[in-house]
Amino acid sequence: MSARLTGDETALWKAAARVLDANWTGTSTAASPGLYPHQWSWDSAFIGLGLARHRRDRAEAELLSLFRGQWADGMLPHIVFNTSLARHAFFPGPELWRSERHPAAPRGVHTSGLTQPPLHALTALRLHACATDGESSRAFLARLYPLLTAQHHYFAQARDLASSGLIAICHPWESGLDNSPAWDRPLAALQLPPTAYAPAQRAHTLPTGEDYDRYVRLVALMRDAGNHPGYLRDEHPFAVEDPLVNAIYLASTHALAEIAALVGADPAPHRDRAQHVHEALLDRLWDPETGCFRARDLRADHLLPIITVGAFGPLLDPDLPAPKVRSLVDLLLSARFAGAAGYPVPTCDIQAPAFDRGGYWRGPTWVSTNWLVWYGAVGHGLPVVADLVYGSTMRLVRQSGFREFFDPFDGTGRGSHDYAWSAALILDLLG
Ligand code: 9YW
Repeated sequence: MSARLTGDETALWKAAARVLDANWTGTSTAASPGLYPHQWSWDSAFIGLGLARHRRDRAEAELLSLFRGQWADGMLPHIVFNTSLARHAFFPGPELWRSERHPAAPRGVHTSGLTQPPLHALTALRLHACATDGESSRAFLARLYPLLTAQHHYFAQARDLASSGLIAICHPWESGLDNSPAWDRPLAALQLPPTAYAPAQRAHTLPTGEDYDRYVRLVALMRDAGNHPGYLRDEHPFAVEDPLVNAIYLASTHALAEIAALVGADPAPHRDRAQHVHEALLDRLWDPETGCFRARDLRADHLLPIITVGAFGPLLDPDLPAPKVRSLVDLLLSARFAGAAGYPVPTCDIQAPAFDRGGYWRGPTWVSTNWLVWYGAVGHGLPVVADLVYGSTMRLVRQSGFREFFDPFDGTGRGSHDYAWSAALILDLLG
């Protein structure tokens, strides 16, 4: 804990650390007690940022535990199941994914068959920046480097579906913003078989009914095709290049280049890749009409109409040209986002018909997306945006606790309590 914290900040810091301690399973952190008892991929990357400030040993263990689930082709699954829990602890559990039948999946670990935004190299580099023992930190980076490189290699080989330089998500869950209205159109285009899957056991904040059938249908299609890259490229009905996922991929690719240099490997291939992703983001996802980034549906080959918090993801690109940065700042401060919300940043444009202030990723403010916008704003030297998002995030957790998500107008907490990334990112923000 930093010595310059006020009494109030110290109390908040300790409360956040207590959540991480309580969610620690011995080898990793449960995303939320009760609701999400397993290890989720991008949660672990966010949690690692907080553990870096609190329990460095656990931050390292967290990442290593996640990478136990990495597949032989480099794919880092979005869930690594805690097999000591009852099989029905979470739906969908291992029985839907059947990872044990896939030749590339690791033995002795049950995982999902999807991936999530690759924030991990960025976390690893930030962990190194916080380290007090440089030598041991570099040794940890050297251990992680091949795993991170394999993860990035997987994305470049298997998920650059349009050979554009950008990576595609093949399921809404791969975005991390599961039911964002951005996915409504491509999901609606999906044909459902006559027998629905809707699981009765899903006691959850996520959509049920037909939307849920579509999620499960996409999982089954990928699983039954063995996640084959050729199938994903040519046949799979859901393929979207998302600006937030790609901006995270880009920021982590830059981090990977720095890690390569620190461990004596060649950073050049990572730098080349970063340049390619940067150019493709601007070419393919920038929409001059709305002055922001939007997701591209590869099946319909057009930009999706809705503007979500993902529009601001490319603030994570250190080379984003100044006029585009300005345009994003204008949108963020407008009545469509921060200008009308008491607790920015809402996850969907407030003026969009699909906006829903209590609807999970369809409007509420989340600590994770706020952290990403804050981090990007700091990187571009935008104190107005950085301070606004920092202040809003602090007010949310002070007022409502470490909840899963929050009403963007009055800050009411919603979803799970003691949500690990909400606590972890507060530790990172307090520094
Ligand atoms: C699910 C664990 C996960 C996050 C996702 C979030 C939610 C639920 O919880 O998903 O069924 O996987 O949408 O981003 O990783 O916290």
